[in-house]
Amino acid sequence: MGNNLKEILDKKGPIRKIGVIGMGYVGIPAAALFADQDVFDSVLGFQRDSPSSGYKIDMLNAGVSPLKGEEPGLDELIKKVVSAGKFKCTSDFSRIADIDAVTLAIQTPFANAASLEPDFDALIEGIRQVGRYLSKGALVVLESTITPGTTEGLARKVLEEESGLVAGKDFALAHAPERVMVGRLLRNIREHDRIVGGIDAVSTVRAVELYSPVLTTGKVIPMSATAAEVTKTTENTLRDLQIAAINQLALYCEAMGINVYDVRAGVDSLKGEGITRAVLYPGAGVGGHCLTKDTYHLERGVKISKGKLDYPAGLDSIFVLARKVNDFMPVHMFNLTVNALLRAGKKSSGSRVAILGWAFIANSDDARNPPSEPYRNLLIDAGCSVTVHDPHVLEYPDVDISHELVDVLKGADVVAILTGHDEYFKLDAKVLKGLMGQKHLVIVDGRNVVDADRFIGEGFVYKGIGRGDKNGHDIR
Ligand code: SAJ
Repeated sequence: MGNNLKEILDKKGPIRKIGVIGMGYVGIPAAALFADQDVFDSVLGFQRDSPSSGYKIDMLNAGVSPLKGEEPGLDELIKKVVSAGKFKCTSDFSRIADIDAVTLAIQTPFANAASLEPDFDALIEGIRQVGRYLSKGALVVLESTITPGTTEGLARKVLEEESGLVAGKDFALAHAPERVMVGRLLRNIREHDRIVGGIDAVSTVRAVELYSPVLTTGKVIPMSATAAEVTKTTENTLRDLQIAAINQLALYCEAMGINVYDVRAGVDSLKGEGITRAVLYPGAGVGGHCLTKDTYHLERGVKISKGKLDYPAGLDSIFVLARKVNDFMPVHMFNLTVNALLRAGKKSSGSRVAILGWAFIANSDDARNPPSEPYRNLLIDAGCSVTVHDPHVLEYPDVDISHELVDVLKGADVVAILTGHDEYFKLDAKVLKGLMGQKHLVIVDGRNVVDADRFIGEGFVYKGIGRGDKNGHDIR
């Protein structure tokens, strides 16, 4: 099988024309970096001309990034590759026919985590578009985080159905998962090692040819497509597990009346002799598009695999349990809030809560799956009136997000910190007391950003995640 493909690729020569499907946080920086390489002649960004995202096409062709938030170097790079004529954006998918290598960076959320049902509609539609216009000798690479087995299984099947070609014989197929974080997209693509996994050795080699030029300090790590899928889903699942471990510990420390940050510093001090204690940070919850779903991709991967799993039936895996611990943290924030209001002699119903932070991660405008949302919903169900402040997030469906801290705090009974944005580290207890203007005030710190003693000293009822050393303080 491989030899035929190898012959086709040798005759075709090196990759010159690249296509990137999905002009989002992953696709746009990837396309710009490909276009910035002299070895490649041109890059086409493919974007559906839909009401919600069609606007990106004209913006990109004008050399402007449609991505919100700070992305160092991206605006300049897009301007550079567009004015050099190396990058264009189009909604004409038939142009895939001229492309040597096409990558797909499309969202892969879960429709139902409990039943491990992913929502692959957008991904399948993207793969179908590629299959419809696929040429012999082309390389197709999935960059989205996907259920292990998807490249060899679903993707291969759809591409072969649509194109009438055979993967590994007429075209190359691989998985090269993205490893980017908002706020440092270009750096992550250049500097992180790149996992590249083909459905066969020839496909792996062709994919290595595609990604090598873009890497600066990062190196390519070749493996099989399924191993690459497991690698990506595992690295996020393990991060989620590490966060769940410190969140569980934080709950324990609250119950035991001690400060989790003392324990964290203590545990973290055990170093050397190859000992690494990757102790992460507890908090108000885990959000974003990645950690909230990649565990379920891994779980589904083992479920759909042909092998038999030797593990007690009905017992949650440690990974799924970690998801549940992290999903509990916004609920814990709510419980802390209700308890603090009681200490302040107030009922939840009728109390005003000011939420600080809607973004899922600090100093970003990215509000995908924000932990603030389940927290807000619980407050509203309990009869609280809620205001929301975030310095970066522009808008969010059905939630008024204000950029005016003063307006959000005025008359509030509770200030609750859900995201660790830099400006919240400067919150002044006296100023807040004046703005809130209530007799007994409450502060609930979900990211350990404020000085507990300062607020307690100003008469606040303080609650902090993991702060068992303070949560039962005497009220001034
Ligand atoms: N969080 C904590 N405590 C911590 C770290 C994070 O509560 O110590 C929370 C954050 O507040 C946030 C969530 O977890 O709500 C996710 O934060 P993150 O720092 O993991 O950010 P992501 O999800 O954008 O990035 C992850 C990264 N994965 C790993 O580091 C293994 C990134 O490298 C991936 O590229 C990204 O997922 C992705 O796209 O998969």
